[in-house]
Amino acid sequence: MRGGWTGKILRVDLSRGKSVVQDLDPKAAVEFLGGRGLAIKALWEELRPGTDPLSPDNLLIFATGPLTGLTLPSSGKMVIAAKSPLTGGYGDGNIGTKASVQLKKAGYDAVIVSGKAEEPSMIVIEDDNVEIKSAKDLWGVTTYKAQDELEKEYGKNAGILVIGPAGENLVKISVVTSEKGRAGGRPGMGAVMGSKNLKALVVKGSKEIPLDNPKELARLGAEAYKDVKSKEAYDFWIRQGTMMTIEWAQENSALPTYNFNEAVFEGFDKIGGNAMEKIYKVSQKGCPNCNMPCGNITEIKEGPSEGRTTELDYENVAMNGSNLGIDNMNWVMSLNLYSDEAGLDAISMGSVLAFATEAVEKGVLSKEEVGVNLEWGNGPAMLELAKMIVNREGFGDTLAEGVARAAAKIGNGAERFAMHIKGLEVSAYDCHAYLGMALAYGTSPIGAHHKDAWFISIEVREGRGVASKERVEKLIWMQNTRGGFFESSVTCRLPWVEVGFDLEWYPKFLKAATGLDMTWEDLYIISDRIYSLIRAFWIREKGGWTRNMDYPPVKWFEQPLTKGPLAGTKLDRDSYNQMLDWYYELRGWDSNGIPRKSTLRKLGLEYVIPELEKVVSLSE
Ligand code: PTT
Ligand code: SF4
Repeated sequence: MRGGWTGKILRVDLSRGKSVVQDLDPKAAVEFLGGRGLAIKALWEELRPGTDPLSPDNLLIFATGPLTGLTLPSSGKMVIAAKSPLTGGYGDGNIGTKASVQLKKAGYDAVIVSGKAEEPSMIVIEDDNVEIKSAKDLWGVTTYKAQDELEKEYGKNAGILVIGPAGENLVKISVVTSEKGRAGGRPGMGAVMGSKNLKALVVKGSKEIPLDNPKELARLGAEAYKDVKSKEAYDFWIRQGTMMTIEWAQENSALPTYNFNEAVFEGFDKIGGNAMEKIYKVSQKGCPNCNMPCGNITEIKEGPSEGRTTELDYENVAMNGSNLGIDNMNWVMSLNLYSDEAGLDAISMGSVLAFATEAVEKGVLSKEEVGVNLEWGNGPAMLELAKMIVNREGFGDTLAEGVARAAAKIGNGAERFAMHIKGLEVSAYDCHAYLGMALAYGTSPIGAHHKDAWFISIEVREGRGVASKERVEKLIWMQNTRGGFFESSVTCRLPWVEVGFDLEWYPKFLKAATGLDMTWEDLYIISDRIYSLIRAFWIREKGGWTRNMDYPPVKWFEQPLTKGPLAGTKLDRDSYNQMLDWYYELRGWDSNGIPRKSTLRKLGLEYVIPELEKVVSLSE
């Protein structure tokens, strides 16, 4: 096996209490790299179509890539993937954690977990020694407490991934967390872990990660770290991290406000990056191997969690601040802290809370039915309802299913303000004015998340609302770079996105690590392969495909903004349709979004054709 990869995959079957080590197929490594690529390949090949995502048969995959854990900027990341209980399609998330580095050092590229343990358990990996241990004492405790207990037992350097009560209670908007402030797996990866009775994964490694050219990698790494630090944007990034985006989104009418009814918020400055920096920030934290740490540790100044600290990011603050009409940062921080301790996805939490508030406002639900005094800006009521979601109490049980299922259950027009695509709640960018970003959400391979393409940045720079084929080409380039390359080489994309670290470094890193001489053109073919295989997986699971599955919420088309400089703006349906046509054409998919046979063959995915033909007819 080439360097960069360890060449080994650890399989753990919790039903049988057994683990086995397999070789990573070197051809698959070159064709899919790792992370998301490796995950979708395993899910396509091994998961029986129609598998219940919360059944023991689902696979929970923790996957690194050939760049993970190397002494290179921001390489401490990992992909967590499974069939999603929230969307019924492909789901994954990306988490910064010591567990990613430790896993490579323990000698594995990935851990694939199947089955279900008889009692609450944890997997402990120490190099070649793999044990399934009881975690009865940790079941029911918060992610913070579990992290503390496991650190006490295995040491501060151990890689630790844990779920909280949300994942244990199979809340479909639950995540996996690490190190009190890192979370990954928005499409219900916490619930998949909970369904396997798996509370934690602990990993410690002491081996060297094999490298093709260690000297060259060390030279490149040293230069690259220096380069990151020399960037103009570095200083401000260190001060505010992603939190600067609050002010940016407000200025550009993109800040989700009152369940995406508006895109500017009157109290934005109280919850923005500047307020965070001046009033609340106490320290800074980052993922392993990162010299541009972006974790803003802030102190809660009043309320029930007074004196405690929490780590703030833009998405969490926008979704639980402006989107809930809350301009009191202390309550935003309390909600954020709660989501981390419970292991609830902070984005989807903000979305379901806002949805319920709009339902009450519109008279679709009464406050009595909800069980709390739900109204915009009411932090204590929001926190109470969040706790009901995690514990699946009363109306919280309905919201624990995610906004799409909650809306379907409530009926009465509630679907019209449920902000999701393919069942995944929209993350924190309002798209009334952003056609390209709406398409990025519409075509994201996991549902409405910005991970694959933060296209709004291009629209702000180059003009909004432009419907052109060239824009769609750029969107696909962005998806292939972020969702394809960064999710399969598995390293953080923020050095490139946020401080301008040049993309040209990455093929050099890959060459020194693996010996593979790949250009970006070669890497984009891998991305295309991953995108088409993920699409095939969705089609197989859904038993077909229609264009409306790639459509953003109706609110953005039908209800214009009423506030701010862009008041009156809404999305144009014809323009969206046209952009979607171009998107399908450029991806080599037919007019319904189904990959063509010729595309599948070109990408080396001909084995997908007979399977897909069982559920849809494929165009040549
Ligand atoms: C990510 C999503 C995001 S994206 C945020 S804030 W962001 C939310 N964070 C949550 C959280 O925190 N706690 C919680 N209970 N729920 C949360 N849900 C939300 O999850 C994250 C950083 C960030 S901060 C971003 S953009 C970048 N994301 C990357 C990515 O996706 N890929 C990649 N190769 N590099 C990335 N670098 C950046 O990492 P999901 P993290 Mg996250 C507390 O998980 O499912 O992908 O959704 O991983 O370690 O916390 O780092 O403004
Ligand atoms: Fe982690 Fe932030 Fe560094 Fe990326 S930039 S590796 S998210 S600390």
